[in-house]
Amino acid sequence: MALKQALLIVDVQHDFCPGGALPAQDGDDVVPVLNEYIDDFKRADHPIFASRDWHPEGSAHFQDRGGPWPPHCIQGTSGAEFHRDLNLPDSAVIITKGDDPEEDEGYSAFEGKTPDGKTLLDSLKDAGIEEIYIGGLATDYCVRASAMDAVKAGLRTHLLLDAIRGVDVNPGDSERAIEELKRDGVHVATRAQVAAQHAETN
Ligand code: VGL
Ligand code: ZN
Repeated sequence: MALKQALLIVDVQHDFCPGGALPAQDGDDVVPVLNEYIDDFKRADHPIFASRDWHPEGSAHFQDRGGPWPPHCIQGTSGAEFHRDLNLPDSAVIITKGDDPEEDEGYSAFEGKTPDGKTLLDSLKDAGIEEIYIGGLATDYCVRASAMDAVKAGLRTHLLLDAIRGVDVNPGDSERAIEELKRDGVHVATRAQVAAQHAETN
C-alpha cells in the first residue's frame, strides 16, 4: 500500500524572491514548478500545506536587534504575501511561523502553527500522513530546517530538487545543505518521478 502523502511548500513569499528584502537566487523560478506539484497533489487528493515566515516589526530575528537578517516578511506587508503566481488551492493549510517577536531563529515549518493553533506535526498526524514532499525557499534555511524536522519526526521525507532555491550567504551553502539532508536520510525527487509515481498509484 502506498503511504499517505502531503506536499509542504515552504515560504514562497515575495521577500524571498528577486526584488524582495532577502531574495533567494532565482527564487521565483520555483513557482511554475510548484504549481505543477500542486496540480499533482490536488489530483491525487493529497493534502497541501504552505508555510509563511511572518515576523512582527522589531523582531529579534532582524539585524537592528542583533539578529542575522535584514527586515523581511513583516506581517501584513506585500513582501510577506505568498508569491502572486503561486496557485495555492483554498484547501491548502497555511502554517505561520516566526511571529514571536523574541525569536531570533525558528526556521522550520514544524515550529509553526495552523490557523487553529495546531502544530504542523499534529496536523500531519491527524491526517494520517506518513510521507512528505518539501519544496520552496530557502534551501539553506527554512527548507533545510523543515526537512530535518520531518525526518526526525519519522516521516519519509523527499526534497523536491527542482522546486528549491537558496540564499547562499556563503557560496555553496545550498549544495552543502542538500548533501547534509541526504546523509540524514532525506530522499530527493523531481517532478517527473513524482508524476510517474502518482500515475502508478491512481
Ligand atoms: C528564511 C532566513 C530568514 C527562510 C526565513 O524562509 O528560509 N531564511 N528567515
Ligand atoms: Zn525570517
